This record gives sequence, structure tokens and C-alpha cells, in this order.
Amino acid sequence: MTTPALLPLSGRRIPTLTPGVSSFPHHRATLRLSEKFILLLILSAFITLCFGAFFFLPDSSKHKRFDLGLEDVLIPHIEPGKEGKHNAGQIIIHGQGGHDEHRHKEEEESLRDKIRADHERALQEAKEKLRKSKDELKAEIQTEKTKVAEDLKKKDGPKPLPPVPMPKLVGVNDGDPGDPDTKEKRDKIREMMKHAWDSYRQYGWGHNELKPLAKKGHSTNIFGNSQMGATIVDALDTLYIMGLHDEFKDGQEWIEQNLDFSVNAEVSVFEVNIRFIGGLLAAYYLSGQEVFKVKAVQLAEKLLPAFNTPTGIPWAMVNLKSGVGRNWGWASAGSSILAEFGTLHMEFVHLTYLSGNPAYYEKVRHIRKLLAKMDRPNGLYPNYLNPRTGRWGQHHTSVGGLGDSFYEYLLKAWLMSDKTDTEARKTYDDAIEAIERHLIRKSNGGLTFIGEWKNGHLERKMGHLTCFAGGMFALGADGSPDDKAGHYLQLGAEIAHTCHESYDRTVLKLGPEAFKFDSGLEAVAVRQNEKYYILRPEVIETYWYMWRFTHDPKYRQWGWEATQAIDKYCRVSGGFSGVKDVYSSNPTYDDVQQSFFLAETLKYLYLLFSGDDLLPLENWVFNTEAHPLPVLHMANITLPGSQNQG
Ligand code: DMJ
Repeated sequence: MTTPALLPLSGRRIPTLTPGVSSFPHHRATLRLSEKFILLLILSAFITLCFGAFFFLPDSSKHKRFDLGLEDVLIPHIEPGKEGKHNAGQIIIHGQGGHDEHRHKEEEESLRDKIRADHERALQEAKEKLRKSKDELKAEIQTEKTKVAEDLKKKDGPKPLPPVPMPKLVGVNDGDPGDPDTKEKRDKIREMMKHAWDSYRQYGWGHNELKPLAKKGHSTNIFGNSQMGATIVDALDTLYIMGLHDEFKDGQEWIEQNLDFSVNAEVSVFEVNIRFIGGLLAAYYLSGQEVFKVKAVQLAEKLLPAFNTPTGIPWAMVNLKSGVGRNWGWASAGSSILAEFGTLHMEFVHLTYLSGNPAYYEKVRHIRKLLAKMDRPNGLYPNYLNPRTGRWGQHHTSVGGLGDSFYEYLLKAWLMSDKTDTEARKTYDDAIEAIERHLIRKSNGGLTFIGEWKNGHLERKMGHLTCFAGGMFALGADGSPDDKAGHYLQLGAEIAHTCHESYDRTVLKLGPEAFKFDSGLEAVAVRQNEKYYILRPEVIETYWYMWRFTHDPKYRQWGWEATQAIDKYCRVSGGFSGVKDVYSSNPTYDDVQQSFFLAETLKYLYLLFSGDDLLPLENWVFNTEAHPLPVLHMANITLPGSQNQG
């Protein structure tokens, strides 16, 4: 064996090594980490050899046992050259007899050969290590260090998420409207939020929603049979924005201690995304509390199996425990719903941004690419798409239920990308152009409305849900093609006016679920089952956007009318309830305090009576559940996975 030459390592030299005579002890104090590493490697090779020798040397007890002759029929016979490959197929039954001694000698000899060979190999490896260049050794050491660090991280539970720059936080004094009258109105809205929250805290804590009359918890099929505190998660950012910090902390504590997603519950992917993931992300961005980010990512992982369909268009529902997905029984031909699979983009981009996991971004990119390739009847997107075949279901198009937030998220994807996602903007512009052509009309009484397209026929009916579009048109005005900004702002104002009329033409001054523009009836509900108001936000949402873009005082006035009506007709001692008939002076309650009442309705009202410095639209984009997410300055950010996308 040769003595290794002196090798330069990190500007130092390691001492000459004579095999068998280690110089290690004399230099231990002065050696560097990398040098120690190599020496340690050699030492461990020798220790391995000694260990090997200890184990491979023949054991006299075995001889005795062989002599008993019992194991002779059970001990596997190892054919030369096949050491270590013990398997049932190689067990050979031997007879007893005088071959034993001879066989043991042979075995001893073969073991010694093996030890010698191992010894040679270990020394050879050690020599090769020492012959390597400084850079090669450094690289090896670094790889080993990284591996050890990663193993440690894995052992310590969930992987820490990468740090991200936080946007400007919202302070309690931010958004002070200045004049005392507006401030008083804002305080009233804050008080309503407190009543809604305190009631839920007292009677429904931990349940998804509240029954304010029965004074107990409530849940619907969108959350399966889970008890995931939907109201807590949905309300958090509103509490934060309103400066209700004790309530916020209370909610945070519940989330830290109780919010668990390993539940055997079949939930709506869309609802969980907009309410839970959106709510958690917004709470994280506003408060900076890591727990919200971690929970959002944990939950998102549970939604990923929903995308395991032949097309990648997700199922409407997924079981959080088993990952099994399926679609709503009522949806046309087993289809997924446009407004559901098309309302994931904002949250999923943020999830990739925050977690470094490209999967989320890839899922929503895939959906967008698939939709871009499809034919659109009359340029319109049908509400139904089959996730197995990739074909449209019934040709129904709506800017209300089943379609609404798909269009909203195209526009908001563009805004949220700091206007760099021009593909999203173009898709939005094309879709809106087709909607204007086929769905938007003026009634005889001069009210602009958005109807529903059903198999080539326009139904002259507009939903409460559709009223959000007034705000969307205003938000998308700037940046619209052919300098049509004025046109879209005007369209937003017209929709706001129509929706206000739908409120004003009722007894309670609250809007019905759907209203017609037919046979002399305008902006009123005809069917009994369309006369309810379930604390929905869309009309107030549009007032708020219109206020931000025009500062026309009528929007605050309309918002105040709605606030008073809600307080008068929906408030009960146990919270706020929806009402079944807005045309009746003596309405019955539906006994549900929806989580979106705290997430959206009260938040938009509060913002309507706040200054524009509270969550400026240049910096924040609201998801469809009114959870504010910061604009990502994509010119300076590369999303993991985005390089692989076309
Ligand atoms: C909310 O959950 C969201 O706004 C969603 O986009 C549709 N509607 C409800 C409230 O009406």
C-alpha cells in the first residue's frame, strides 16, 4: 500500500497517512471540518471491516447446532457465487454425515476470502477519495451535508415553507373615513360584525355555521359532515381589518389547536378553496402569522387528488381522507362546473408562491390550456364540462350561479400578476365581449340586465349572484381593449343601478335571489322560491367597487340602506338570519347565518365606509369570497413550475 501524497485542502495540508498508524489524534484540535470528514470516512471504513470480521467469523455454537442434525434440513444451502441471495427457491435438503467438517472448513475459508476482499475494497475506496480534487471533495461534502440536513428536516415534521416578502400590513387606524357621519356608520357595521361573531362564538363555535334562532351549529353539504369552523376561517380577515384583535386571536387559537383536515368528509373543492384556503391566505398576508400559511398548504394538499381525472379538470367534491372525488348528482351529464374548476387560479398561484410546490400552479395552468383549446358556442363558455371526456355538457351560460367567478378570476389573475398575465386578460376580454353580445340587454323600463343563455335562447332573468358583475366591469375597465374603459365603467354603473332597483322594489329593501325582466315585470322575483335573501354580498360588493372608482355618494347611500335593512329584518338575538320572502312585511327566517355574511357582506360594507387607503386596489386583489390577496410582482418572481409551461 502506498502512502497518499499530500493534498491541498481549503488552503491547508493534511498530514501523511501511514496505513495502520493514524496521525489523527495529534492533529485533531487543528483540523478543519472537511478534513475531519475524510479522516472520519477512513476510520469508519476500518470500523466496518472489524465489525464485518466479527460477524463473519465462524461461530462454534453453530457447529454444535449443525451436529444436532436438525437444522440440516432447514439451513439454506448457499451455492458458490450466490452468497446473500437466500430465497425459498434455493433451499436444498441435505442428508446428515461426515461431510460437515469438510464443509465448515470450506465455509471458513470462503469467509476469510470475503473479509480480505472487503478490506482491499475499503482501502481502495479510501485511496480514491484522497486522490480526488479539492473541488470534488468539497462538492461531495456539501452533498452529504445537504442530505443530512434534509433528513433532519423530514424527521422534525412538516417542511418549513420558504420565507416570502410581506405586503404592507393594515393598521387599525387605516381607512379612517374622516367625517364623523361616515365613521358612525362604519362603527355600526363593526358592531354588527361583533354581534355575528359573538353569537357564533357562543352558540356555534367550531361548527361550520350558525343557526341563529335555534342557537346551535349548522352545516351544509358543501362541507360534507366536517366540523371545520368555516365561519372562523372565513371571518378572520374581516376581524383583522376591523381591528377586532381579541376575536382574531381567539379564532387563531382555535385554528392552531383544532383545525384538522384528516377528516373523513366529502367537501366541495371550490368552496373549500375560496373560503378556507382564501381565508387562511388572507389571514396570513394580513397578520404575518405562519400558522395560517402552513394550514393553507396542508389543506391544499388534501384537495390535489380531486385533479386525478382523465382530463385534469377536477371533481366538484373530494373526500379529504380517502382522496376519492366525484361530481354533483344534479350537474348535467356528470359534469364539473365552470365556476368551480375555474375559480382556483388566484389561490393556487399563491400556494405555489408560498410553498415552492409547483403542483398548484401546474393544475390551474393545465385547466386554462385545456379551455383555450376548446370550441366555444357563440364565443360563450358553457357552465358544464365533463371531466372524463373533456366535452361540454348542456349549453347553458351564466354570469351568475355556475359561471360567475370563472370570469372574475380571469380578470383577477391578470390584476394579481401585476398585469403581466396578458393571456388571462385577453381571455377575459373575449369572454366579456361574447357575453355583451348575447346576454346583456336593456329592459323596456331602461334597466340593463344580464340574462342566462340556455341552448340558444336568452332567459330574461338575473340572479342576485350576477350582481357582482357590476363591480367586475368597473374593476376591468382600466386595461380594456379599444379604449373602452368608459364603456365598462358605465356598464358597471348600470348593473349597480339595476341591482339596487331589485332591492328597492321589495318590502324589506333587500334583494331577492332572482328577478325577471318579462311581461311588464322588471327587477322583481316572480316565483316564490326566488324571493329569499340569504345575507348575500354581491350587490354591496358592486356598490363598493363603484364607490372606489367613482366616489359617487349614491353608492354609500345605497350601502347604508342595505345595512339598515339587514339590521332591521335579519338581526335576531342569536346573530343574523336570512329571510324567506323579501316581499313580505312579516318574513320568516331561514335560520342560517352564512359564513360569507362575515367574510363578504360585512367586509364590503365596512370598506364602503372606509377611506381608500384601507386595502388599496393597486396592492390587493380580493378573491371571490372577499379575501384580499396581495398583487404578486411577477416581473421579479419566477413561480416554481412556470418554466415548464407553454
Ligand atoms: C360566496 O361564497 C362567493 O361570493 C361565491 O363566489 C358565490 N357566492 C357566495 C355568496 O353569495
